[in-house]
Amino acid sequence: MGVTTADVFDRTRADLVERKGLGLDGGMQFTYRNPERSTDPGRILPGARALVVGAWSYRHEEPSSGEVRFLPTRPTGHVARYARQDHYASLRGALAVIAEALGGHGFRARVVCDDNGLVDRAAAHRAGLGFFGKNSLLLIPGFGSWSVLGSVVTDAPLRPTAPAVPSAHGRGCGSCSRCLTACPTGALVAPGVLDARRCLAWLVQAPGSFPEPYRQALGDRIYGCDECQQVCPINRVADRRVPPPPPSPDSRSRVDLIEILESSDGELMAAHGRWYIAGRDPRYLRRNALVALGNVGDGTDPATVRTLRRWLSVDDGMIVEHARWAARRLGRDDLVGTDG
Ligand code: B12
Ligand code: SF4
Ligand code: SF4
Repeated sequence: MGVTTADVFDRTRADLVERKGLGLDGGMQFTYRNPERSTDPGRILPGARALVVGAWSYRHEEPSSGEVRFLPTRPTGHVARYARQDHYASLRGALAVIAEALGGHGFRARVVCDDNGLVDRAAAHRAGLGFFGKNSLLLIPGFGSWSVLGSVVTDAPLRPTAPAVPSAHGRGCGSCSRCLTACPTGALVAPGVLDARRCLAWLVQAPGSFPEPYRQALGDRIYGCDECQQVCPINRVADRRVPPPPPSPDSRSRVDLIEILESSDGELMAAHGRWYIAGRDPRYLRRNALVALGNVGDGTDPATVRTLRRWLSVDDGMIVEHARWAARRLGRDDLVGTDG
């Protein structure tokens, strides 16, 4: 935890406007929708004087490959670490305790965490929780980047904590640039600058067709992308220093792709509705599953062929197009027919 003032985040505002102007937002809304608002804590709570910023670690051991609940022949999709459990709910709960305590002292307080109201990383950075890595994530000294962030905005006159790294940007990475080269789509176009049009973490959430040039790069991912954190030596050193706890039993790092493709809308939303899915439209989960299936499936497997046949014949152009791509990628042009 750290504390900072409720001053406007000028630099972040300028970055948002500039990146939007360059098209790097890739049509995302979130904090980009209204930079004036998302960089001014006073818009969340008029009269705000301070932010109490919290980081909640989701650092856990990777489950061993023996996730026995899947048959070895079933193709599976990878879920990014932050999305395996509702870590935002845990952080919000913790911040709510602080907000309540401030309320008990007669102050007003509001919790913001991963909504469109505030750029959480800017708040965490200024509160001294860590520094920006070249992958644009906030790295916490000794813990690395596997954390989610949120704030309590309050009118209590709290004293700010000291910065973690006195003069900010880039320090801490030194000459390392592994995340820039490891990104499967080259989405980190400069240190600390992400082009959402190429970032797999955005493309799995974005509406519409999954851009063809990045489909192979998606690999087996179904939601989120961890590559630029996975390769980070600061995360590795943190893991060696304090080994991460085992994953909780209800956290799922993999999902069965055929099961996703055989589920009804209701079943999909019940299982994965916590994820950000454009328009809360389960078709986009099927779209992602088809691309992943095309990348890691087996064109001779009867269950895979059955599911491809099903989605090749629906009355939904977007889904049919992804099913065609998957069938071709699995060497099953014969399923596609001559007009595809
Ligand atoms: C939009 C968004 C996305 C977008 C765009 C991400 C981005 N880099 O902008 C997409 C969908 C791609 C995305 C992906 C992910 N996200 Co996201 N996302 C957000 C959201 C909603 C807003 C972020 C934002 O406003 N970005 C705008 C730009 C201007 O800010 P920035 O990227 O932080 O840029 C700073 C740096 O570039 C730095 N900077 C500027 N110049 C330079 C130069 C150098 C050399 C350096 C080093 C830095 C630097 O200053 C900028 C700020 O002024 C926040 C939640 C929130 N409300 O804040 C979560 C958030 C950033 N996401 C989060 C997470 C966990 C992820 C993923 C890891 C999820 C996943 N596994 O798939 C990936 C990581 C991808 C990545 N490399 O960033 C966490 C990050 C936690 C952390 N420790 O940093 C947040 C804070 C959510 C939360 N509340 O915890 N996300
Ligand atoms: S989340 Fe994945 S695609 Fe996006 S910048 Fe990081 S490595 Fe690249
Ligand atoms: S991989 Fe290297 S450059 Fe990227 S955030 Fe980690 S230390 Fe910084």
